[in-house]
Amino acid sequence: VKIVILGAGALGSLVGALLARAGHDVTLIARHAHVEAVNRDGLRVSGLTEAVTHPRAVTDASSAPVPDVLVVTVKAYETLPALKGARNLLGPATRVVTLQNGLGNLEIVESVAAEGQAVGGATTIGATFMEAGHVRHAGHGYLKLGSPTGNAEAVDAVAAPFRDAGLDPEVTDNIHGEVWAKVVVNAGINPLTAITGLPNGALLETPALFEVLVRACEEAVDVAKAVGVQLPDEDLVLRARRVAELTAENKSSMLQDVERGRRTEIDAISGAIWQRGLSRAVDTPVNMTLTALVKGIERTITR
Ligand code: KPL
Repeated sequence: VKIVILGAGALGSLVGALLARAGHDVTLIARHAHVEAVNRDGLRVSGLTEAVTHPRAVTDASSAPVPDVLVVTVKAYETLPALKGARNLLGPATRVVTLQNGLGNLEIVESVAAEGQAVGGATTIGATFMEAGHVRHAGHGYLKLGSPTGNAEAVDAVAAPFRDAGLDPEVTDNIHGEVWAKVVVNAGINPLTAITGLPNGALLETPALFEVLVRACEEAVDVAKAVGVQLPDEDLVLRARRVAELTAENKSSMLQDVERGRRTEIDAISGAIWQRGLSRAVDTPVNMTLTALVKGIERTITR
């Protein structure tokens, strides 16, 4: 299957490497230094997976082929511009799957993909960007896929190569609920790791941090219910705890962004919960505070 990864950072590169190792024709669209390293030495994966794979890597969508599956892993605030700049990759039969964090990505993908070809994804696989050409597979996690319009054929077309790659996709008929559930998990884990500099698992070891994690998740669940989202029928605080355990060694994507002096996805995670809460008169003091602190950190570090 011909696959293009739009935004091959930590997660996109890991997924691309696993797909390439399974024999698929993979092209990564990534930043210049990463592209150079991958084309020169291959893409190295360490940690739970050890491999050197050889996907094609390019810096610009205009140099990539029209794929069967376009995997979107750019940061949430880049989704619209990245997809606009990649219109040449959207053939009539190209399935477009988002594996991103935050709210709003699937809706953007739906607005650009051909009718019925957008597929939602939610994954908690832990990935760390080590250096150009090298990512770490740093935590086990789930991968849920679903079509917002009930197009089972599009979901199967995406799930098949992911299955070959060992990513064990689960098909869901409630992809919006799963995207929200992932946001609940991220609201608990990501800002706290970004603020403290701790890896995910350490949040479970300090009772006060764990208490904040729990409250951030609970507020997110309240907002989801208030906006009418049907969440998966399980305790999402427990799910967040389990994700932190399974990715204990991983630095969350938000901590990686802070460490690299980059803008974070706080607006699409905690900020989105706070704002949606405001519009439904649901109080979210913990998510508001975490949003404010991460935005303050962003001001001190972005260059
Ligand atoms: O999604 C993640 C992220 O870091 O953004 C988790 C699942 C928390 C893994 O670190």
